[in-house]
Amino acid sequence: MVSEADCLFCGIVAGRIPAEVVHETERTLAFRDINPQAPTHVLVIPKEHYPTAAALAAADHGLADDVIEAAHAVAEREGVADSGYRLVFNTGPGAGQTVFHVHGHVLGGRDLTWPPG
Ligand code: IU
Repeated sequence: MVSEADCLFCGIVAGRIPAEVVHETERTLAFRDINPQAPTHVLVIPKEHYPTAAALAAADHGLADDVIEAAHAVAEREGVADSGYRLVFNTGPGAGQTVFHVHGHVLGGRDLTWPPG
């Protein structure tokens, strides 16, 4: 497991690593994914380091609420809230999680098929 000192998204929170930030609250940050899978593809994170959505939910329900609220604010700001968007937390390597600082993907701006791959 990656430590906070080596965590890419902690580096973005600290301003050490550049990112295109689209929304910020006291406890959350949202920035564009570098490899977008939809016209809108924004990652929403808690500034505090938790490796997975499961760890966040177990530790701090209020912060998990803040992340979901921030995701919806991003969807509204990006103009995809009314047409529909997807909020995805890949949780664990088997689900495709590659960065172990919990992040919700906000995806929208195109038709999204179900089930996901
Ligand atoms: P995943 O759910 O852990 O697979 O998502 C990680 C995302 O982080 C993925 O969509 C990457 O494109 C994205 N990302 C990024 O935005 N900036 C980076 O420097 C790296 C990954 I590395």
